[in-house]
Amino acid sequence: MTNLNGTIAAEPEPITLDWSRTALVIIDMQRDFMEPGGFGETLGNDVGQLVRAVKPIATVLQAARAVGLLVVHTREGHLPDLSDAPPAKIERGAPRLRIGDPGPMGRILIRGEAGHDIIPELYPLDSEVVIDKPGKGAFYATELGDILQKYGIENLLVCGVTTEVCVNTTVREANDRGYRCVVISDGCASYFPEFHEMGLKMIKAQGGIFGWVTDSAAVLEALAA
Ligand code: TIU
Repeated sequence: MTNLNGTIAAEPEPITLDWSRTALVIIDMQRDFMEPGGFGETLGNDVGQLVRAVKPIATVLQAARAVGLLVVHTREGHLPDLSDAPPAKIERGAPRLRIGDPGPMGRILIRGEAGHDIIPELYPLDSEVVIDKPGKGAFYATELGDILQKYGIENLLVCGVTTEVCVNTTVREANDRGYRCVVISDGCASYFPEFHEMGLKMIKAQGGIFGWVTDSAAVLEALAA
């Protein structure tokens, strides 16, 4: 990394980041959310809505690896004995299969099962950080804060699924912890396109109340500069 700073075209305004203090955080790009038969579909969702985020994330991930950004992948899921899954989460709604039930990709949303794994297109390298999280936010009950502190990270480029659930929750947690969050709009997706739009607007409104919103092309341009 020779040029340490880069300016990303973003809303509500461009933001200049020190790349050596910036991490790419990819939220929950797991088969359980992306593929038929997983947690997302058991909740009644059309998983096809999320496919559009894969390519933009893949291009940013490739560029981030090339310049040596810290890359963090997260996975939502629970221990096989469900000791980290609150009854209030398991019992909620009327899904076809509940968390822990056997499904076509193994037990729903359970660590170590096929459905819990990250999709092949975005699979982590051994050198990258993988955070297993029991909640929607990536800071709650995880080592993420300690790891970011260890690497001196101040800025997060955030993408993944879903925009209004785990991406928004993580950005809100990070913002309160002092991180500058830049969300990659086309690298996020929701089962509800209108929630995707509003989820991004909520972040960048009021002068960037939770952070900044950019797109993958702007990130690539800034990383290449
Ligand atoms: N249901 C939904 O939209 N999302 C989640 O349950 N988790 C994540 O967003 N990763």
